[in-house]
Amino acid sequence: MSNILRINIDQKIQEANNIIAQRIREKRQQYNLPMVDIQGSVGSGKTSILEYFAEKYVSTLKFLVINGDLATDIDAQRIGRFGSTCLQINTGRGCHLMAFQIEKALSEVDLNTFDFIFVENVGNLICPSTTDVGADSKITVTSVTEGPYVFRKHPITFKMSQLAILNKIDLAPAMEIDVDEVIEGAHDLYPQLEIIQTSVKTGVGMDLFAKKIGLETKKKKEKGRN
Ligand SMILES: Nc1nc2c(ncn2[C@@H]2O[C@H](COP(=O)(O)OP(=O)(O)O)[C@@H](O)[C@H]2O)c(=O)[nH]1
Ligand SMILES: [Mg+2]
Repeated sequence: MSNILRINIDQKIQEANNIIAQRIREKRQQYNLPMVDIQGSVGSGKTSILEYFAEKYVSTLKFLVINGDLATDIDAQRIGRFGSTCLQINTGRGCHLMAFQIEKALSEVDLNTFDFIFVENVGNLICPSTTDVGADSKITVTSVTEGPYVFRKHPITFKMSQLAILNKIDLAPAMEIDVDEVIEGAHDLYPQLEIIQTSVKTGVGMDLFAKKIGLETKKKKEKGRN
């Protein structure tokens, strides 16, 4: 007797999520608003990177930052100090942001007033990678303090990423990490993946990162408009 009904809940949730993500893309297009989804473990440096950009571009670009966190608004407060508008989403037990949450956040603000949107996803190297939040790209931030095996141990995450950041390279000697070796190993696994080495502490690689996501070009366009 076979009366087992199999419902693929995950697939249905993803389908519903993808419809909303597409709606977000269409809406952003109307406002010419780029958006990147930054994911990575707790402590890899996501908020520090956004603080750095918020400070550097404070007088030229207006950022909207959507922060996902289980419980606190610490990250939104940190980045908000530099004048960016930060919207905090507390997910409770949710290990990643979903498109409906981003759509709700975007409905709370006047999108005409922003030049660029950052999503700082919930600190987690696994869950956010397979959920589309309506961004142009997913960027994974990892750091040398997480050890040399992060790229090898998270194949889905890096396959789904358009860019990877290897942060805290100032700490590589203390961690006894051979950065070139780590990057070579990562490229063996993901030949297409661009990996930028950064240190928020020293500023190394941050200009390249900014260029890569279009902050420099966006700045010129804004200046040209004035
Ligand atoms: N030495 C060093 N520390 C960093 C760097 N980036 C971030 N940190 C530190 O790492 C810790 C976690 O950073 P945070 O931005 O909160 O990580 P998040 O959880 O990914 O948002 C903080 O104490 C930062 O000051 C870096 O490039 N070099
Ligand atoms: Mg953070």
